[in-house]
Amino acid sequence: SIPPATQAIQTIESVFEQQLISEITANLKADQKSISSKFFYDAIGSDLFDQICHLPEYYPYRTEMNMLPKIAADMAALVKQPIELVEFGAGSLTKIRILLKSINMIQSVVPIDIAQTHLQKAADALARDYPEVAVSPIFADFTQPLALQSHNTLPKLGFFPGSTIGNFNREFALQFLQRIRRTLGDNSQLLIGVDTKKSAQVLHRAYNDQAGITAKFNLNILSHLNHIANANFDLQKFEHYAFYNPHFSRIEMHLVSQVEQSVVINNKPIDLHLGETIHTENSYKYRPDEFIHLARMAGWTIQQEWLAEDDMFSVFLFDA
Ligand code: AVI
Repeated sequence: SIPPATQAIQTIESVFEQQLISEITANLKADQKSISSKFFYDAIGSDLFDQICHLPEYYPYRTEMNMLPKIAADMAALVKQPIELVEFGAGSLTKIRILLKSINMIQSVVPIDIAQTHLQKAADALARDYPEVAVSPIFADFTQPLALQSHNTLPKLGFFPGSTIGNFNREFALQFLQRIRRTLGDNSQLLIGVDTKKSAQVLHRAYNDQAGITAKFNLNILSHLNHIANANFDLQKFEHYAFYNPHFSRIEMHLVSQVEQSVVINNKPIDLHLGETIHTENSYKYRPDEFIHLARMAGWTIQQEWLAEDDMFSVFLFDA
């Protein structure tokens, strides 16, 4: 027989799953159908995103990576006391390693990510390479409130690279910045990477690459739902569509239904007209002064700003 504790966990898990499925279904029944972009990142989606980062058209990853060594060197001169580095959505810890190389005041690292196996491996490797640094991974969805359960009193340096903040709408971005300010504490700082406004053509190319990887990434969200929400999306019947919407300063990604069709999700039908879209992602672009203003509204004070050549990408250091 199943022990009561296990039964309780299974009940919580299935309640959680049911909530998730109801949320997915409700969003697919709305006038503008949508799927939350958090569902991009199953194992296949995470791998496709890694491939996107190395595409010639996708400038954000490459540009920020090229900026980081200089930023780390500048930070090394600023950080005069031991600190703890907390990264939201840490992935493979590639960017943390660039900071660790230069900022030797980092005594402790707390990488947060939802992909448990992936993060555990990366954290073990980091701990092996930096035996003098404490590495304490947290497996969690960083878009939800979380406690750090800190085991030390070191001032915190929050790290949120890659312009992931751009995938939140403005309201949620503000809330998130406020919340992590509380989580990191009064004595903290935040190093954050944000994609900038630029030519619509350059933006368009970055989300419509020649090799079609972004299209695969977008379509994969449907096969992820087929697995987790008992759905029967036929990927052949949808087409990737991404464009820059200058009114909202954001790239919008959609999946366009190529036929009149009915999809079943958790035993309920969802009807799609020919040409109807499912909105899967927003990627907001900010002018540096706009972003500094947003962060100020969340209680952060600008300390330093780095801009890539041609203002292609921005990185900010804020004080709590
Ligand atoms: C993760 N995030 C910052 C990426 C972006 O550019 O908004 C996700 C992505 N979507 C399509 N290409 C990359």
